[in-house]
Amino acid sequence: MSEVLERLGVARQLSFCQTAGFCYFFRAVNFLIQRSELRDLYDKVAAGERISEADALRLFESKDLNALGAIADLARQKKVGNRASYIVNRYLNYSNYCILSCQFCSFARKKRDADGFELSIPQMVEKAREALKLGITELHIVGGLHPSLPFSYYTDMLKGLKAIRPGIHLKCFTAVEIAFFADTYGMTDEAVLRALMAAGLDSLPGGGAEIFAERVRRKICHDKADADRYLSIHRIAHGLGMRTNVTMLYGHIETMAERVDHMARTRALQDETGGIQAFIPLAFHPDNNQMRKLPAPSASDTLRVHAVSRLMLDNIPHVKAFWIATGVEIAQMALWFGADDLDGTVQEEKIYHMAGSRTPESLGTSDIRRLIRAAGRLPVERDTLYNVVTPAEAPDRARP
Ligand code: V47
Repeated sequence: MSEVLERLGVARQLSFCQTAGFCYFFRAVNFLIQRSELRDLYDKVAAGERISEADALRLFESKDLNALGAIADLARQKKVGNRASYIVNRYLNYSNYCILSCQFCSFARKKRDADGFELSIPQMVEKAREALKLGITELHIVGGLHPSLPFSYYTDMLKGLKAIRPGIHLKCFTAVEIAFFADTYGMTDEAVLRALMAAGLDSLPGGGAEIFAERVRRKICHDKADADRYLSIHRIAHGLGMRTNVTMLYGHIETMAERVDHMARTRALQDETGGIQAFIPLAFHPDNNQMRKLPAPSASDTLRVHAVSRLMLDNIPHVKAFWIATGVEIAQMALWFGADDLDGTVQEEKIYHMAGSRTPESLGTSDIRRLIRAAGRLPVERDTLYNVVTPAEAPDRARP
C-alpha cells in the first residue's frame, strides 16, 4: 500500500495515522469494486487502457455511482496526485446583445430590450483595473454576438487591457464569437485569431460547445456555429500556439449517447493537437429561458458527468468543476468524481445568475482553499496555463 501512496505522490506528506486511514480507504474501495458491475472498467483504467464509447455509455447507464466515482478518482489521482487547483480570476461580459436565439440562454438581449448593456472600452479597463488590485491572474471575457460593434472594438479592448498589466492572461471569446467575427468582418477564422492574438489574446475559453450532435443543436441553438466549425477554430488556435478549453452543456434534451459523442469528438481533436487544457461540464439552468419547463440536472447526474468526462478524456489534463454551474457543495464533491480544478474566484457572473444560479457570484481564495482541504486535497493556486502561483503549503488567507 505504501508503494501505491508513493506512486500517487502523497506518502511523504502523510502522518502514520493518515497512511493507515488511506490503507483502510483503499481496502474499502477495493471491496466495493470487486463486487461492482463496473469491475472490468476499473481494471482497464488501472492498467492505463483507454475506455471505448460503449464503455462510457455503460458508465452513464450504471446505477453504481460509488464505483463510477472510485474509477474516476483513480484516473484523476494518476494525473494530478493529491492536488486540486483553482484560479484567481475575474469574469467580464462586454455586452449581452446577441443576434442568436439559443433556447437555453437567459443572458442574451436584443437592442430593443431595456436591460441590454454594452460596456465601452474605458469601462472594461476600469473593471479590469479594480480586479487587478485583488490579485487576479486571468480575465475571462465573453459576450453575445453583438449586431454592430466594429472589429476594432475587440482589438482595442485587448490592447487596452494589456496596457494596464502586460502579464495578465486574456482568455477571451468563444469559438462561436470567433466564427461570428470572421463572417461579419469578411475574414477567415485564422485571420481573426491572428489579429486578436496580435492585440493581446492569450487563450480561448470553452463556451459555445453546448452539445455537438446536430439533432440537439438544431433544436436548442439552430443559428449558432456548428460543431465542425467550433472544433476547427480550436484546431486553428492550437496550431497558432494557443491553449483552449472545451465545455459541454448537459442536463437538457441530450441523450447519454449524445454526451458520449460530444466527448469522443473532443478526444479526437485532442489526439490530433494536444491543445485542450481543460474540459468543463456545464449544468443546464432552466430559469428565464425558453427551456424553463425542463428540470435542472440532479446532483447524481452532475457527479456522473464529471466522472465520465475524466474517464473518456484520458488525453485532457484537467476536468474543471465550475461551482457557479454545479453549486458550491456539488463542485466540492466532484473533486471525488474526477474533477481536479475549481474555477475560480470569478467576482461577477451573469450568464448563470440570470438563468437561476443561487451561488454567490464570487468566492474568496481562503474559501476555495478551505473547500479543497475539506475535500481531502491540497489546494494549489494556478494560472491559466496551470503553472503554480501559490503552493499548497501557503496559509489559507485571502490575498489582498
Ligand atoms: O457557452 C448559457 C452556457 C456557457 C446557460 O473555458 C448555460 O474556462 C447552463 O463557457 N444553463 C458560458 N449553461 C460559460 C462557459 C465557461 C464557464 C466556465 C469556465 C469556462 C472556461 C467556460 O454557458 C455558454 C453556454 O454553454 N450557458 N446559458 C444556462 N441557462
